[in-house]
Amino acid sequence: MTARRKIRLIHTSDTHLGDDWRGNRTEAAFARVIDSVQQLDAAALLVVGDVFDHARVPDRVLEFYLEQVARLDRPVITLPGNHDLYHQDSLYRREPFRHVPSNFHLLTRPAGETITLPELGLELWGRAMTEHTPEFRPLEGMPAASEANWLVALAHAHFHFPNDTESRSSPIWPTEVAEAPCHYLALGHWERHVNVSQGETAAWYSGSPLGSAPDFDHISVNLVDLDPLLGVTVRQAVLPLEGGVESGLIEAAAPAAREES
Ligand SMILES: [Mn+2]
Repeated sequence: MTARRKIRLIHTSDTHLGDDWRGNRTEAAFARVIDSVQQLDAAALLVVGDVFDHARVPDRVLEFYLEQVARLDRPVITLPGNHDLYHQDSLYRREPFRHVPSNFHLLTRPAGETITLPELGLELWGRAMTEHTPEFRPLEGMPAASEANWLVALAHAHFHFPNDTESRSSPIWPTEVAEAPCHYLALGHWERHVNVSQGETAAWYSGSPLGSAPDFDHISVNLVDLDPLLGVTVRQAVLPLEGGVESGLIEAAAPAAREES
C-alpha cells in the first residue's frame, strides 16, 4: 500500500493582476483566494499562469502579489503563463522578485522542473512557458510519480476536445492527459471551471477567480483533496468577494460530471 498522506490544495489561475479594465477587482479577488487557503485549511496554493495581465504591469502590482503570498505560512507555487511569460525580459526577473517570501516558489525551467515539498509528501512539476506557440508542449517530459509522494503537474495550456481540430498554442491532447503520470493536473488558460479528466488522470481548469464564479459578487477556486483511500476529489469552492476571513465557504459543489467528449 501507498505511504502517501492525505492533503488538500487550492488551485487557481488567470488572476490577471494589473488588468486596468477590471481595476482593483482582480486584486480583491486574489486577496480572497489567499483567504480561502486558510479558511479551507489547504496545505498549499497553486497559481497556474496568467497571474499578471501583461509584461508591463507596474512594480506595485508585483509587490501586491508577493505581499499576499506572504500572508500565508504555506507554500504558494506559481507557474508563468502566456500573459506573464518566463523569458529574458520577464516580469518575474524584475526587482520585486529579488526579495521573495520563503513560501514563494516559481517554476522557471522551460524543460520542466520538480519542486519537492517533503513535509507534505508532494512533488509539483511544470514547464515554464517562454513562448506561447503550437510547438510548446506543456506536458512533455513529465516524470513518473515516486512511490511515496503525490505528483501534481501544473500546465498553462489549451485542451483539445476530440472535435477541436484547430491548431492552438500550448496544446494538450486527451491521450496525453490520460497517459500523464501525475495524480492531478492543475490547468490554467481558460476562464471557466472545466473538468477535462481522461482515463485515470484527474485534470481540471480552475478558471479565473472572477470568471468562474456564478456572479460578480463571488470568486471561485478549485478545492483538491488527495486521499490515499479515496483518490483525487475536485470541487469548485465559491466564496463571497467581500466579507473578510470570517465569511466561509458558501458552496462546495459535488464533483461535476465529466464533459462529453
Ligand atoms: Mn493564458
